[in-house]
Amino acid sequence: KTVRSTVGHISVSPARYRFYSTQKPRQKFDSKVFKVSEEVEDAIRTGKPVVALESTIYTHGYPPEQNGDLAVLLEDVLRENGVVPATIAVVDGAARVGLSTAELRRLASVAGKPEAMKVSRRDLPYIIGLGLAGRPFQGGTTISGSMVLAQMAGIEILGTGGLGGVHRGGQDTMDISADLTELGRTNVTVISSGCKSFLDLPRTLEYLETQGVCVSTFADGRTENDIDIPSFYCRNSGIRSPTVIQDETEAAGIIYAQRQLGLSSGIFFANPIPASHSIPQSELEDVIDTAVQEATEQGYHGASNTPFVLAKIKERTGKVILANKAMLERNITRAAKVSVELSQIAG
Ligand code: PSU
Ligand code: MN
Repeated sequence: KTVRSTVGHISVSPARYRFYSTQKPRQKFDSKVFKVSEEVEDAIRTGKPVVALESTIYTHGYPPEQNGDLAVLLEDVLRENGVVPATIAVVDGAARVGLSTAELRRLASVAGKPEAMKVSRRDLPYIIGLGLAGRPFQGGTTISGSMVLAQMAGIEILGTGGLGGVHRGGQDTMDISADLTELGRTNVTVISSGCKSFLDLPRTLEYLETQGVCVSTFADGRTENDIDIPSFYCRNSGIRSPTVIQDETEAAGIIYAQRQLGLSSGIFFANPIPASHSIPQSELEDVIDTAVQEATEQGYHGASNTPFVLAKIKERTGKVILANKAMLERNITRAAKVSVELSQIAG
């Protein structure tokens, strides 16, 4: 029997697809270390669409008064689109994929407190190890940390706001987000609105190319050949996207191709902020320049750099928060539709 996909020209036999599918949990894990919720596990096992959500955005990225509502809203957006949400975080020292509403709210409530850690790949053994030793922390997992755990669970798509990148001056400081190397080695597709322009976008694209990461931008109604990689708050950046896609069917085709080829690297799809919320780059330039300079002067480097700069931009430009929310809803809707398309191709 042949499964016909919505991408007209791809058709595979179920047996062959199973051989290639990455939607399979890797192994059984010690539940004190890593646990997938029943709902998510069932969805993965039965081939239902699942989308992962990161959680540093709640613990270190968004205003603490609104982050709990945001966490619940983004899961609702996925459910409304027929997709099982899988928020990823460290809860009481254990890595978790799929949280209850109460757990989402509890994680959001520790934002800004010392017990809330920002967790990228390098931090996973530390925070979980301390949990096992009786010192449990709560952790917001970055895109990189969330990708690691998503892959362990068998989830292929992660939706979020902004990707980390090469920082300005990164050629000297070597401050390059672990999100980029993660995309180079973990086959999870990240859908976000590009990188914030406090980062060095040309070098970020160069780095992703070196890492072998497929980067493509949704045309989103634009018909011209040259389409910019979006810069988070702005649809444009002045920097051309390496490639362009028209819709979710094309995105799903690319993910399926990556899986069939057995490539171990990830994919990055940039989805521009809605035109109604796009903020011209010139409006943010001064705020960003000042924030980056203050971070350097006040010694905010390493993992604390991004949260510091984000907080300064938000403090000084009120409307970015509304823009951020509108964009997140759009990205998560996009991720949901790609996931539904992919499940129709792959079963
Ligand atoms: N960029 C944003 N908002 C965010 C982040 C980045 O506009 O919340 C978060 C994401 O979780 C991302 C992480 O994975 O920051 C990258 O941090 P760093 O630059 O320290 O690698
Ligand atoms: Mn960094």
